[in-house]
Amino acid sequence: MKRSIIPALLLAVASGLFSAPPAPFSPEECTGRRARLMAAAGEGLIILFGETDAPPGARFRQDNDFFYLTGCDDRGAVLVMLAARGEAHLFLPEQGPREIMVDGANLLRQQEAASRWQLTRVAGLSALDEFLARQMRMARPVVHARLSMGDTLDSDRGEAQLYAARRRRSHFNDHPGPDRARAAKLRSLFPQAELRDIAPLIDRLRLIKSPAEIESLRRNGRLSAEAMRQAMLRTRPGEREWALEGAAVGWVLGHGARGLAFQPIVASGPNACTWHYDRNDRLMAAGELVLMDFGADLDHLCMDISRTWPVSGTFSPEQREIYRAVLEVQKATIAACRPGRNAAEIRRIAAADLAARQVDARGLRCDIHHFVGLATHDGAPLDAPLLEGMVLAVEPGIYYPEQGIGVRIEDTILITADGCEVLSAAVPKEIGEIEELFKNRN
Ligand SMILES: [Mn+2]
Repeated sequence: MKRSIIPALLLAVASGLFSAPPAPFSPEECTGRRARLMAAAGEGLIILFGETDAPPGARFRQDNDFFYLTGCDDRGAVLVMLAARGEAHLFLPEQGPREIMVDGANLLRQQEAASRWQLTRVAGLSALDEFLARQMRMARPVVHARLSMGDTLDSDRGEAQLYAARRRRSHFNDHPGPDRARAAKLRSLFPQAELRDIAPLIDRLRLIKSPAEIESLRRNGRLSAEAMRQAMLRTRPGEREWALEGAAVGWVLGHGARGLAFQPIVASGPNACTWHYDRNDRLMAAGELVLMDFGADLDHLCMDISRTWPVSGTFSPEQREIYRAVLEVQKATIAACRPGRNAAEIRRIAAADLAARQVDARGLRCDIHHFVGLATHDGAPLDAPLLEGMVLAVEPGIYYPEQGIGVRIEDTILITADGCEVLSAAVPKEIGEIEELFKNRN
């Protein structure tokens, strides 16, 4: 009896129980991206490795670059593209019956997987080495691999490198990490090949969002904004910060988010001066402000919103003054964001606008800060001119640790043909709107 279960299970998984990727990562979208990447690379092969393990205690999340180009959520997969021939080969681990019982089957078990996913071939991982070796039989083989580090759910490549440098303060913690280890492996297996970094070419693609990505980001903007509004409604003196986290997290998970874009920050009183405070266990008191930084991961795309509001629902005169200065800077910065302008120009234009209106913006930190996409901190540094289809976070903040006051107001915006669209606009940020929300709750 026992033996017959496994073939029946294999039959079931082979007959189409596979879930489709979200619209921004459909086979059509990914095929277009692969074609553009291969055209940009021009020659040689491109090799990208999928994530192998789920983070401790969390759901598996595919490597961002790999997911961007495949839409495939399977563990331990490898994508090899042959740039000149326009071919894309996906290699997947050959799973045993027990693995399938526990984790579910990967694409290797799906009928007609290659044509469904618009790939040249779907093959077992044991064929990868020989396939690579065959591609090396030329005069000067070129291998594009990820020589820069991979980004994560919340950190970009530069930050990943920074954290690695911090780890190396103790040489006992200096482990190479998957990207460095794979690059070293490729170098030792194929010493004749010229290795080139594929990351900058992928970043250039990821910076400009497709209509399908924009649609998901818009939905995420509305969803995460409503979650933040739910957290505002939950705020009361004598509550712990975690009550607000619970309200927001419950909302997004209950409405289709895969998870969170980063650990939520709910920082009341002096905690607001620690930018990435995430203990969220302090008792909130009347008269204090609470700063919340939150976003969902919906369809593998992130959102990043911050708001600051009074625990009691009414700003004190001093809080009102500080809050208004941050809000004016935030709105002036958003108004200055449009195609063709770079970060320095946007800062200059916003500063001139504020000076003309006699707003004192001294002490403000981090106005336009980072791109947003598959990672919360997405892609390249913000020095290039903005282009239509880019998505970024505008997050000025003012922090007075001595007085225990921190205010940050952050929206995620989409650069449009002639300006920008605020994706997270649905969460109140005007002083009147916030106080009204508290007055009208039951
Ligand atoms: Mn941010």
